[in-house]
Amino acid sequence: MDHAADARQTDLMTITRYVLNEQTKYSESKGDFTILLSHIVLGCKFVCSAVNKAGLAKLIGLAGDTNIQGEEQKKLDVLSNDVFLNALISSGRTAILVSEEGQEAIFVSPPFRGKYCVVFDPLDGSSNIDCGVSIGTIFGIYMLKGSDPKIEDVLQPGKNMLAAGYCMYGSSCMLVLSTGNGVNGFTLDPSLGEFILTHSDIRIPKKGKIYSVNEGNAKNWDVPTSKYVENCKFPKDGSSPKSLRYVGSMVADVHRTLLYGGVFLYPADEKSPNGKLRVLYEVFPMSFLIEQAGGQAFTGKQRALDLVPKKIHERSPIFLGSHDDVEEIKALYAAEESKP
Ligand code: P6P
Repeated sequence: MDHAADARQTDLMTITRYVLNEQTKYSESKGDFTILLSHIVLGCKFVCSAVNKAGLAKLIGLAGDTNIQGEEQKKLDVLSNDVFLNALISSGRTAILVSEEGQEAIFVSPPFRGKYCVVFDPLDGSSNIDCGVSIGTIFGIYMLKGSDPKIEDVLQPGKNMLAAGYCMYGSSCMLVLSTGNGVNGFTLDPSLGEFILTHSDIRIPKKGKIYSVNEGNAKNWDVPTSKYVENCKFPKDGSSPKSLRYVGSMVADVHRTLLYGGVFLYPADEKSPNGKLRVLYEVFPMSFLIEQAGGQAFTGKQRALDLVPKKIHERSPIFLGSHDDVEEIKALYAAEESKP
């Protein structure tokens, strides 16, 4: 067996080992981040198992109903939220938690309080569960700015994030992570219960052939978005039209964009002047990953990661993906802006 094949079999790069290796680069690291991440990984493994059972659970009355013991079964998104909250708090490394499922930020009390702030959507796209479409967990990690946790610690621009990632629950369970030094993908090996490095140093193609948007909102789009989508369908430069791919689950649409290239857009429109997607736990983590992979993320007005949120559930329009494709969108918005 050649060395590479042998290494794949006997020298497994698990996500925990990868993060440990990463953290040894920082002399001041005391392993807190590695411990935090291992608790996030635990949450992902649990949700992966629960999501995979969801279909079966429907058969035996588990999901969102009463189970065979007659106990009230939590909806998967509520269950996922509870699992992540418990995992994060019990890690002893978090100070503030913001979840898509929780109206208010959670301030962790001593002795469990640590120095990290985690913003997360425990189960994004959960409305797609019943039809088996891929869904996912999205998270971002900040460091406390001072010693005393304040809400401003989770209202930092996305560029201040230390790390971001998502776990996609689909045909396989894949955790895509960046700690600021590129993007790596880890696939869960159910027989080991470990996430194994399968996609090292992911780079998004500089330009893609796919655009991803809900065309059902077209009548409400602004001029630049309408022009961009028109150009995708009827290119003026004689190139082939782009393909439209839209799952309606952000993790699935962004994952495809990251690997294949192209652009994902959820623009503002007349009905939703700030778009639909949440800044802290959808826009920022995905923008962080796309930039780390060599792409761009734009709000229609500015670089997405420069945005400074004022509220924890704030929304923003988002255009993210291949560098050159997003550049085209930025040019259309700049041209609209410069009109008298
Ligand atoms: P629409 C799922 O509900 C979600 O929050 C994202 O995962 C997804 O990208 C978006 O909403 C889909 O929204 O309006 O196209 O159904």
